[in-house]
Amino acid sequence: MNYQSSKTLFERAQHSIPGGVNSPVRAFKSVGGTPVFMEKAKGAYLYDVDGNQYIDFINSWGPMILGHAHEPVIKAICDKAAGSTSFGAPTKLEIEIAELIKTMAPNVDLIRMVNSGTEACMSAIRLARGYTGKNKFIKFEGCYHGHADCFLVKAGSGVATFNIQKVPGVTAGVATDTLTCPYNNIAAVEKLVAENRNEIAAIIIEPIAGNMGCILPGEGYLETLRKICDRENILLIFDEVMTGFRLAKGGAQEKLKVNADIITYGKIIGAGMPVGAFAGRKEIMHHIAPVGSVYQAGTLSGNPLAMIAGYTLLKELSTNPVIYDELEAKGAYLEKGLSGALKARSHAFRINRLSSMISVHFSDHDITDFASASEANIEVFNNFFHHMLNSGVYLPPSAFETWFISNAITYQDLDRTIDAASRF
Ligand code: KE4
Repeated sequence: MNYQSSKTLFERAQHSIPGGVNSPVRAFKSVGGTPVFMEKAKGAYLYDVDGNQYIDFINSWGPMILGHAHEPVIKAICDKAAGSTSFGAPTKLEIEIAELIKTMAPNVDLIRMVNSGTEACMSAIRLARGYTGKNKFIKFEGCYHGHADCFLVKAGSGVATFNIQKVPGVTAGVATDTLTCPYNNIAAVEKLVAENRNEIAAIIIEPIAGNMGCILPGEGYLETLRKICDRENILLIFDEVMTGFRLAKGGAQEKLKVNADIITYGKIIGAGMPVGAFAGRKEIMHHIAPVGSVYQAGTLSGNPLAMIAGYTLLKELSTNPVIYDELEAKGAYLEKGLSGALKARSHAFRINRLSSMISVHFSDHDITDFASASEANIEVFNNFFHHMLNSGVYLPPSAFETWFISNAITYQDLDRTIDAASRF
């Protein structure tokens, strides 16, 4: 593959943008080499500035569940743009997308739109604190809820990728209210709860962890967290920025049959436009201004372009649930094929998957939490990443990320991916 134009652009970018990128995980810092600069994308394929084509398993880190430049979404955005890009005033469309989401996601009475997953999660924590009158919250090592100060403690995604143990600028004052413990370990949660009784406002979790690779909750784990929260008057927050509308119409709540008290959304809800949201029962959401006093605001929240993009995509997902069966079948096919391909190679590996979220870990033990994910062979993953990239398959440039399958991908694309893995 020729990457010359990417190399030139990356060199130039670093003179004007920190690290040449607007989000650290894009910089290829952990996998090494030059980040590939993309020109355009359509369906399952990315095209870089050197004209190379890739089968895309990032899909903008989740939003492109029906593939890039999905025509109904593009048309809706173009038509809507003619009537202005933002008003800063309420619109009918915001009601329509909120009502649509209420038909899809269980246990949502009210939803507030914001502009990113970070905003959604930080607002959810503030709401939980305002509702319970308590300050502390529990997050799990390796989970990532965006870059708000309170979350940058033992976080996943780029923080794990770059092994940043303590993020400068996050004060001890902020971090004292952030309690952390390993994923999939109920005893550790019970210990924190006992040590901080009546001080914990919330437990926030990725119901399927996607920021340390893809890690599934153990049998009964989420159900037990639910019971602990009910017993201790703690709000359970499902961070569904990745899983929302991806695992099922109703996301992880529907797929895993466990209800949270507050749910956060991002990615798919905006179809690639900047959208996040947080939602929940009326008794909780009525604490949010202007009804209640928990203040949260945003100039561009609910803007017409982002709303029409999200509405168009969600409407298609809600009226064609067969899409989720198709994604499950493609995920299972890829998992089986990769397993067969890598079995013949020399490296021990594990594959974690739920529906269209999948990750490969080069390890001889099961990957169930951040510690086991960290013990996997990162160097082999990095070599695998570049082998696949050079084979025209674009994976997330980090062992601490999930691959996302879009429904635009064909079985022929999956076979090409499997064949490339078999040559690793
Ligand atoms: P954003 O603020 O990046 O829209 O969302 C933050 C967030 C919250 N919760 C979960 C479960 C998330 O996965 C994310 C963001 N995901 C990363 C990828 N692991 C975004 C990619 C990036 O940081 O550039």
